Amino acid sequence: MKTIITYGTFDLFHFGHVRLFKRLKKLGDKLIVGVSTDEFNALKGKAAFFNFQQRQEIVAACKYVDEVIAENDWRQKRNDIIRLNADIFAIGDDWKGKFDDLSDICNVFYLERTQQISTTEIKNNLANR
Ligand code: C2G
Repeated sequence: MKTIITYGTFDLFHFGHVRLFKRLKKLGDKLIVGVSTDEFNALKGKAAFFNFQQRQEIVAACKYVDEVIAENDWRQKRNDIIRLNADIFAIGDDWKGKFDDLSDICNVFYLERTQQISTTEIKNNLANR
């Protein structure tokens, strides 16, 4: 059984997120997603439209996702990977290189972001209507 783990805010869930999960699931058998809490988002300088409970519910409803955990801080990834026996850590390539330190305990992959879509673009587009 090959387990993949990824993390993110996943606000205003869109097809870029779905395509990431679809590709991640193809890398193995079980996909675990760490959803950033509202408190952690504040640390990331992000103000999500949907709160943590709502974002967690939406991500958990995605057919590619097998388990959802809370992402509370930058430092939990290593312990999560060990505790959950993750074989792969993967994330969009906007983070390329940032998590290479995890490569001593799992495979680390950076997947190409889906072009022409982002939560920020959605917000800006709606604001300018
Ligand atoms: N993503 C993507 N294509 C897009 C938009 C997002 O592939 N068009 C990916 C991002 O690369 C990321 C994931 O979707 O892997 C979630 O993106 P965000 O919700 O913006 O999360 P982020 O702020 O990158 O938080 O500790 C890691 C952080 O929590 C990641």
